[in-house]
Amino acid sequence: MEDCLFCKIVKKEIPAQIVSEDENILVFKDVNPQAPVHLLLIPKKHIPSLLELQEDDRDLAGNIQLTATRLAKEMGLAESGFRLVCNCGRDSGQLVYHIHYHFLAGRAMKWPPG
Ligand code: DGP
Repeated sequence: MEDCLFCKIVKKEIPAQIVSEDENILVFKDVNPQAPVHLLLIPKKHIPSLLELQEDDRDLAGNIQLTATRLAKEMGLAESGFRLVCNCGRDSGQLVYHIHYHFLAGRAMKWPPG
């Protein structure tokens, strides 16, 4: 998608602090962190939101969660924990329409979210 912000980050047309990258998944620091650790995990493939996820994306969606688990362990966050959030649609607060999972950690969090 030519005008998608996160596709531009995937293509390195816009700089980002990349934390992890493989063939299908990119992880980078959120520009507006809401916790001491705030990463965004995205598929390189453009999928606007969870509503557009297809059966063919099953492995991709699972691998994003496994990437979060790997990073949590590598960053020493397994014991303290982390939150993985995927906003979908207007009421959720989704602003960027390229699926992304917020990985938040480094402070105690409240529930329910605001
Ligand atoms: P959401 O509201 O779930 O769509 O979250 C979008 C997130 O994307 C928000 O936490 C801020 C982040 N973000 C927006 N623009 C950029 C950018 O250009 N670079 C980076 N690294 N993050 C961005």
